[in-house]
Amino acid sequence: MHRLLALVVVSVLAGGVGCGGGGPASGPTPPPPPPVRTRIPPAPVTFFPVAASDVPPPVFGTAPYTLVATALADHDDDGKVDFAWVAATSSTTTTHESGSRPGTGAGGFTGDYGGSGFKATGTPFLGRGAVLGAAEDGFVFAVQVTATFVSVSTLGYRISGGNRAEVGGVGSFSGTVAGITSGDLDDDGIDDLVALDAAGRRVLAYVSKGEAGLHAGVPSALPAGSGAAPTSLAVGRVHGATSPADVVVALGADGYVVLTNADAAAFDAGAVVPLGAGRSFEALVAGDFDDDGLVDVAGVLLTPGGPRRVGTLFGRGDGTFDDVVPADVEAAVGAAPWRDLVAADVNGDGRTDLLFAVPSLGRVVVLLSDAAGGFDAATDADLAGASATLSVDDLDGDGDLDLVAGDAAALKVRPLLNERN
Ligand SMILES: [Ca+2]
Ligand SMILES: [Ca+2]
Ligand SMILES: [Ca+2]
Ligand SMILES: [Ca+2]
Repeated sequence: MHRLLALVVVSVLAGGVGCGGGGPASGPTPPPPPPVRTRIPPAPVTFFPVAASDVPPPVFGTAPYTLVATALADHDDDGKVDFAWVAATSSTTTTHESGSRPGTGAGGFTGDYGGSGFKATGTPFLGRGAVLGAAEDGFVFAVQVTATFVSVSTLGYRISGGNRAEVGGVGSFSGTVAGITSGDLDDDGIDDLVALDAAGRRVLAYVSKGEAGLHAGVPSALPAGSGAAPTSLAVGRVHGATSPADVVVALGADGYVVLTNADAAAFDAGAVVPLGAGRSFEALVAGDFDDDGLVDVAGVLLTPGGPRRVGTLFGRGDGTFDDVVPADVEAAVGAAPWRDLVAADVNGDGRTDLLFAVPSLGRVVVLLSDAAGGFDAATDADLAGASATLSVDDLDGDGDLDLVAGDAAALKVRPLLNERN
């Protein structure tokens, strides 16, 4: 009895500390401790290669050409996934060529939708999303045209009676583009385009009108920091499945910031969240790496003087994340630059996995999430081979995700079909 009474007294005293006079507890609530995450060994995944496809011979610029960006999407809406690319040329006036090929539905690409040559001051950004309508995939594209002018666009084709009409549209801004991504900001079922302007320290949201193109870009400022350049962005419903999509921006050595969706195209920046120990993300993607229904973010985690690692921010569903969970990768992979980080569930266990290309090693790396912030590397020997670029989609329509790795100098892509289905 006495002991119980003593505990109650101690408890009241403890509760009174910092309350400013015995009222109900107030002030910031410390974040809950991170849940204990249990490793679940991921199911394996294997791939088989099908015949490589050529990029059609370039018609603009000057040889030699180098494949620098690829993307996959059913942009002609015939149910088969198509292929788009950007090649750099050796000309100083036509520095790049872009184009697309229709997919065969069996892993190959034949025919040629043509493309265009253009001048850019850096490697263009090429991606995909359901930007042409609900469940109507198309390509998203951003080009640094001059030192201060950026063009963004959505692109697809609609074919009727033998005629091909271009759909989608363009936008532009003054600044320097550090990344683009797509996600549905206004909950109309159509993905919208978001660009990161490093020089202007802002994001620009272009709400898609589907096949009719893009609304004007709406800028939202990033918070001031030490001056470290923002590097990457991801879109996801980090405030929960019923809340609109927000944007997470990597702010170099400063950490990251969540931009909360205010009215579909404008965002309110939260406080900068440091990653600690000088760590920074050089790429970010959204997914659900533990399959708990809450959106997480993962990225390529850099530590000064250290190897590349994967860093996962498990979402709490309220717009905040647990502390970053770093995961080591194979030493050779950690020592080399990564390209084209993709978040997708390739082994069908519900947990988002990570895939990227390591050009200098000639490998695609497939990291299968173990739900606890760790990743098991797929060991399939067919992942080795020229891998300047990586894109992921269901090429053969059998319900699992397939890979396309790019051979930069040969202007070829090697499709790898997932053997799960
Ligand atoms: Ca939308
Ligand atoms: Ca999650
Ligand atoms: Ca998975
Ligand atoms: Ca497939």
